[in-house]
Amino acid sequence: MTQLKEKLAEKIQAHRARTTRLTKEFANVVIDKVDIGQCIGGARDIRSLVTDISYLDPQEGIRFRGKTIPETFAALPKAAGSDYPTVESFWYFLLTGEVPTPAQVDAVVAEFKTRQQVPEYVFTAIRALPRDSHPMVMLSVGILALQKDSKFAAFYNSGKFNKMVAWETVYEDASDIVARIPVIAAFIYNLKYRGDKQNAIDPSLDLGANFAHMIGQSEQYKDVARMYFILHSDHESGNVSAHTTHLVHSALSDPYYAYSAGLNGLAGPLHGLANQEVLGWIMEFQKKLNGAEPTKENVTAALWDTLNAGQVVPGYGHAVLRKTDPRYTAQREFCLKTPGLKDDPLFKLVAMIFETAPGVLTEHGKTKNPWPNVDAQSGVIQWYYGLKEWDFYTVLFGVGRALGCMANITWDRGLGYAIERPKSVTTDMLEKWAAEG
Ligand code: NMX
Ligand code: MLT
Repeated sequence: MTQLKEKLAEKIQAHRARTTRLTKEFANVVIDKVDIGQCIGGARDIRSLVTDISYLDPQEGIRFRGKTIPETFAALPKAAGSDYPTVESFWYFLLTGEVPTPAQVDAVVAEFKTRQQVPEYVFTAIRALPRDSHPMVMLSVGILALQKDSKFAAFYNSGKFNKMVAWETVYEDASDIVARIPVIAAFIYNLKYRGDKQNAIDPSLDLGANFAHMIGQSEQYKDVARMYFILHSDHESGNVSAHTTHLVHSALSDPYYAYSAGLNGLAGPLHGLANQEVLGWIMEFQKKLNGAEPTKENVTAALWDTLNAGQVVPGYGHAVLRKTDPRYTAQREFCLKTPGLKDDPLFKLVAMIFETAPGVLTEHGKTKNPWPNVDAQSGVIQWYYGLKEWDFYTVLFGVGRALGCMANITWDRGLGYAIERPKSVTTDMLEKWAAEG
């Protein structure tokens, strides 16, 4: 057993008593009530999921294992020669809730090396798709193609399935997915946008750095990849990708089925695809300017055009957040401290939208949160480093989101969470309850 798996076994064992006590002694304690608005309106704000991996406060934003984004970046051991932690150190932290020592990080980096080889049939399956398939389709197919080697599915079918240790095989699949997904993503990028020029894995590099290397990116992009994957990892349990992954796995579908489904949810324009939509919106806007300088006036007019056409302004609003997303702020700060990027015309335009859109959205009066989310800022960084194919951006999100989704379902199995099956009602019933007041 690796050090990380041993530590996780310890943590899960210790935590089980807490979950058992809550379900045995306090199952009837009421923590929320449901109204008709929530029933029709996407179960918004209903407290009905539990996770200790991250928590989203509407005012403050995300905390990973109790730490804000700046606290997380400050606490974790850094990649050699970098101000940013490795994705591997973050994975250790998400899974265990403990900040790893440099030696523990090295052990995870070494463990991922043994897991990251992707079988050829995965690439064959992706190659068989039409080349103009969306990269998220390719990613979802790639993850699903790996299913045949699921250790969880093999354990389930072995006749020796045992609920107490089933998490161990989820951990194995989850770790394989996290180690392999950047390699699959790089393959897709190279296949679609670099004329199939495939760079081999560099076994001396950590996960983020190796992704940069595999897509032929610069030295500086290594930190972009590390930062990006960590920032996009987790956003508590109710978001579409995490919730889908949890729901599918709750039927004891293995992590490959579960995360492929989660990625399909991430591909929606109201969720992860919004980062692609933001770049699309900006490019359309620039095309209409026809060489003229962007100004607050023409940005305002373009925002109103979008709203008056009945469309959403991508990258703005959130189901839970009621302030600027700290993931937006972290990326903005990265831009501001990176020479060249802070003076980049696209960054300046994004900054101008930030100054303008909240006022326009407030005046429009519909959205409960006029502030930017993570997607409003992420594309400009990719663009600056030459990753200009914006339909790929959600794939990057999907690589990062694997960390949170896989940590969550490892714990789901560790704590033996039940199959998820909310109750539905009919409109007649709602009308009857409405009439009764
Ligand atoms: N532009 C225009 N209208 C908006 C926006 C926006 N950015 N955000 C919300 N609204 C509208 C929304 O469509 C709804 O209208 P209607 O009553 O006609 O259905 C109304 O405001 C109330 O919606 P909210 O309760 O504020 O938002 P909700 O929780 O339903 O949805 C989002 C949250 C994130 C789906 C929504 O804000 C949105 O569509 N934003 C743009 C897309 C986006 O950036 N998504 C990325 C989210 C983050 N991520 O990475 O997943
Ligand atoms: C996410 O990162 O999942 C998004 O911000 C959406 C959400 O939290 O609902």
